[in-house]
Amino acid sequence: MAIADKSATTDGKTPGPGLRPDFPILERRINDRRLVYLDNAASSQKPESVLQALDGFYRHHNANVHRGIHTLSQEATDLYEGARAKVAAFVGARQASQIIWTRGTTESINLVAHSWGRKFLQPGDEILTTELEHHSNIVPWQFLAKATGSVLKYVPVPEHDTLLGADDFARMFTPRTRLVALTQMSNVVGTVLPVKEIAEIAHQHGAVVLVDGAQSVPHMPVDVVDLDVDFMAFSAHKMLGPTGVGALYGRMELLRTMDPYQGGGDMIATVSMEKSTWNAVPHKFEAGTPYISGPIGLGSAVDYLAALGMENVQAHEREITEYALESLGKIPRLTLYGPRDPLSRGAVIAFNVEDVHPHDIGQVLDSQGVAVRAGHHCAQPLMRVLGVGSTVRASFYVYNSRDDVDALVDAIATAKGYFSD
Ligand code: 7TS
Repeated sequence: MAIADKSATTDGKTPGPGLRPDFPILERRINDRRLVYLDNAASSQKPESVLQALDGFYRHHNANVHRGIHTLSQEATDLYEGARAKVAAFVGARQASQIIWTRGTTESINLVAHSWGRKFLQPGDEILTTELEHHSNIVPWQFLAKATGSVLKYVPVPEHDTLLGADDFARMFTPRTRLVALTQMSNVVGTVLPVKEIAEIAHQHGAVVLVDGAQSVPHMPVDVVDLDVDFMAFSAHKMLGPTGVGALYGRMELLRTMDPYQGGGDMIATVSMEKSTWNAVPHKFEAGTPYISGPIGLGSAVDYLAALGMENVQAHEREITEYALESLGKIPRLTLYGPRDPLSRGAVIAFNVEDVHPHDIGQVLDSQGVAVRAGHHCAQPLMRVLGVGSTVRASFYVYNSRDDVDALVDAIATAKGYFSD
């Protein structure tokens, strides 16, 4: 039987409400309203083609990978490694083996902190990050600094527009800077950082560059070779794929020198009772039976996104962001955070309404069928910069439309009605 490698069903389609029928969950009604899903920065919805890839794997090809000589195991291995090649191509990696499967962005960053950081950092070495980061790109470096005696420094973020340029990084380098760990796009205020320029400066200073691509890889064209970064971390579930899987892209020279992340099956070449030797990259970093269907689902998701075209995805999101900033900006006593220029940001918009708690706004929005997130968005240092404890956040994706922005604005009006006295 042919391997069920469902290719995308997006041929000829463009981002926008026309994609809604591809996403079965968007047919749900929430509180008797059309579901307006604006929590995409937390997790995206999944198209039918991804659901079929997951189901098809278990239904027709399920077996362990890299082991059996039987047909099913070979099919499972082909699908699993085929997905690695698709994801590598999607981010512009030269070789499939530069993609390591992880549980997601968080684990990808922890892998680098553990396997590269603990091996190569010395007391007094410096790690540079920013005040914009998700906790996943802060806490692993705090662990690493503690374990190695290295020092964690933050590029300060201006409160008024949260924009960071290459100069803001340039002035932070010292002869001890070994690593720059930065997000390509903020998950709270949408700020996009000039990663290519920053990587160039970092390399002039001999530092390694890790990019948190959790919010960029799903939403804009990303080419790791053009950006010339050393590591790129991202998660499947934010880009139409399943939860529990993601990837780390790495520069091959670095991956070869790094220590394994975990010990166990699949990551070894030989094991004696005294010692072991390691398998080749990427398997050296993938101990144990992996989440096989997860990467296969992600492979199907990148088929879908590649068929749409990431330039088109980005253009669509810019248009919605512009419209949303304009519409929300007209609401009295609503504070918007982050850059005002849609070209400097992605489709993530944080805001607060008067002195109403963001959770209260979120609850009224849910009663109107509008799903947003409220809270600190795992970015407490950024909340401190903005001078707030939490915000409401609306975040958009390929299936959203201007109608969704209008529904958000109407629901905010309803919420204001409840809470104004
Ligand atoms: N980095 C950024 C920029 C993120 O937005 C997230 C998740 C992560 C790292 C961690 O990704 P994970 O897949 O390993 O959890 N961001 C969010 C969010 O904004 N709301 O929920 C999860």
